[in-house]
Amino acid sequence: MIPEDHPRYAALVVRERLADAMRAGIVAPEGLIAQGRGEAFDYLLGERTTASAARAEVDAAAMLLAARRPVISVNGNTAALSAHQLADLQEASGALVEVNLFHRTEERMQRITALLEEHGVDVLSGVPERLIPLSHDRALCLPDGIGAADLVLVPLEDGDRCAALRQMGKAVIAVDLNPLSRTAQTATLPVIDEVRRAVPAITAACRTMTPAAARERACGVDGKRYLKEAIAAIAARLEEMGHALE
Ligand code: PTJ
Repeated sequence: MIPEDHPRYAALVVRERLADAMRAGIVAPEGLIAQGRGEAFDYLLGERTTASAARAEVDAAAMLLAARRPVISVNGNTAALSAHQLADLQEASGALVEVNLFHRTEERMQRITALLEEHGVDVLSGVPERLIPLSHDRALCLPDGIGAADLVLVPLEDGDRCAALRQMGKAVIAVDLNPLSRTAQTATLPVIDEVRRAVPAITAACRTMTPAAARERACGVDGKRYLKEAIAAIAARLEEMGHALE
């Protein structure tokens, strides 16, 4: 039982949600480590959506709306944290949703699919094939899903698949709190924000953008700028915190 007056109450509730999801076979044990890393970067960013990330979220909406066949790739952590937000994003963006796991087991695939469906997400099904140039099971994807996508949204990704998807000629939007991660560095558009803040912001932007405005905005996306701005935001905050101790 987490006391409501604990100064880190909100963060502890999320930890508990992920630990429960791990015990329920949704989140991989390694997913708890990923969450810890994300928390550390969120701390450095001030646990808020920076102005730069807010712009990236509008860019993400533009790219989703302008894409021919966008796919949202969902893993265990994303399902545990954002299942309740993904049906809205799917509806607003028109994207397909595919479950794609690093620590892939049939049981986890089924549990994550069931959780998403409980929250109203329409999850793609079919026979996976080894279409992504990777040596492990993350190579497996659906030919009509990620296989045929021109754009893949990958919240909370491990490093190598983003590069492999880019190698296949696909655009990739990553949601990752760590601007230094390989995923953030190789994505077409890195959204440096917490997934539960990023998903509803992208959804809201999808709902207010016309197709013509989306096409125009999607052409001018500059991913590197967002990496630089996130690193600058962290540096400024560290400096501020250092000064506060003087
Ligand atoms: O469910 P599976 O089997 O597909 O496995 C998923 C994990 C997350 C275990 C796997 O993809 C993995 O190992 O990822 P990494 O390499 O730990 O990378 C996760 C990235 O997401 C790190 O850069 C974290 O900083 C970032 N991250 C963690 N939590 C959040 C986050 N970014 C946004 N929001 C978060 N809540």
